[in-house]
Amino acid sequence: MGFFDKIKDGLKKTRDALFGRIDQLLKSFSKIDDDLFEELEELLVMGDVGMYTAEKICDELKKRVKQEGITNPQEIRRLLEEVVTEMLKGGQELDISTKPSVILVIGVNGVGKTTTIGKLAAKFTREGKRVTLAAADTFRAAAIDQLQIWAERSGADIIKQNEGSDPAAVVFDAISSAKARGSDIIIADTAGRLHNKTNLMNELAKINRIIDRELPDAAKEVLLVLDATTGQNAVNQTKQFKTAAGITGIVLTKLDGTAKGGVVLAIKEELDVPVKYIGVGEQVDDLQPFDPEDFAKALFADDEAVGQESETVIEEVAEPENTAEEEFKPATAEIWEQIDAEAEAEKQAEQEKGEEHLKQEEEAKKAAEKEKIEQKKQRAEERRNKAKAKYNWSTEPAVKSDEEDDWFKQWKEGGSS
Ligand SMILES: Nc1nc2c(ncn2[C@@H]2O[C@H](COP(=O)(O)OP(=O)(O)OP(=O)(O)O)[C@@H](O)[C@H]2O)c(=O)[nH]1
Ligand SMILES: [Mg+2]
Repeated sequence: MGFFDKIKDGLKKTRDALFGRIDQLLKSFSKIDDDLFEELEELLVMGDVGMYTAEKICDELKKRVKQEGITNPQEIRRLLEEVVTEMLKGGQELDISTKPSVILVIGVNGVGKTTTIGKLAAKFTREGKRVTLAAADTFRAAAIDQLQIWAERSGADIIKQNEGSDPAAVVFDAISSAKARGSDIIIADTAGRLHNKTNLMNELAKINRIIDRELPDAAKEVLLVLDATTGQNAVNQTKQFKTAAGITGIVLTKLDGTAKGGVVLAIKEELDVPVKYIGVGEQVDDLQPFDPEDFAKALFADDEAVGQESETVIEEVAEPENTAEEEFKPATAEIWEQIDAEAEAEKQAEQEKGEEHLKQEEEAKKAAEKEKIEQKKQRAEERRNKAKAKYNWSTEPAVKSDEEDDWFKQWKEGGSS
């Protein structure tokens, strides 16, 4: 199956649920009016596009309808595809320009971090790159085993320690191993669940610090993995991780199992974090670089027209260029003392300024949300009033005039003409 067909297949549920309904809606209108946009906006919100983004899309559509002098509702489909494509554009490619580069993979439990790492490792080794995996999810032994299996499958090196060991130490060792072996890319797996959120965020901060310290000039990606089936929850997760972990991109997984694919738009538009990869299945080649045009095309595709795109080309497995292996030096006790002291000082400083700041942010967000809802209510009320006036639609009980009553009486008695 070609790349495009895979994405198209993976987006079938979203396409049917959201864009199928939009098609129905457009067919049910004979002209373009406010009611059409109102219903369209509602459908987009229900399809996990998010209130803010849905409104933005509709505003843009209205503008284009006016500019282009469009009167046929069916043409909105084309405009929608255009607007969605433009909205999704601007996601940069993965930066793996240095040797080694680092990809730190984070996200809450079960979203698909380890699977994504396995798929990425397979892709890079297939391209002839040497990959070092860091099993920095030390929370569960099974997590380390799972990564080990992916390392074997993909031909990547793996650095691991025992369950419960310091994840930052694993990353440190992976970096020195990668330097010694001449690896091209280090990919670090991390835990999605810890005893609490603060612990998790502190741990990620510590790992980040190790990377910056050991590889200050390396290209670094912090990829947040999100499960598309969680819809708007994915947006909230991004907000939380964005402040704490400095994410550079999103991997949106499990699009194949959900009708909530519209959440891509919310993530891109509301949070301004580029989606870099999408997962459309559990197989190794089901991770696809995110291509806005293909994505939009797949969302609006006709189900009958399949198989026009080129087939996937599986590249020959190339030998890694540098196979020289030196023994790497694991971290010494002094380094750890130093790093822990730095971490402690940073944690304290952050806590002091962080809590107040987070509270303020949270309150501001709530106020903005409330205001948005109020505005929406007000607009709905205005629309209702306008509709009432337009169609002479009164909800008051009709008051009959005396004249009418007389006429009615006569009619009943059979006397009127
Ligand atoms: N259908 C589908 N399933 C996926 C996709 N990506 C991951 N999965 C599945 O999601 C499940 C969880 O994946 P993991 O990679 O273990 O998730 P994780 O984030 O590492 O989980 P923890 O280590 O527990 O935090 C597995 O069964 C994967 O096969 C995808 O794109 N599509
Ligand atoms: Mg995992």
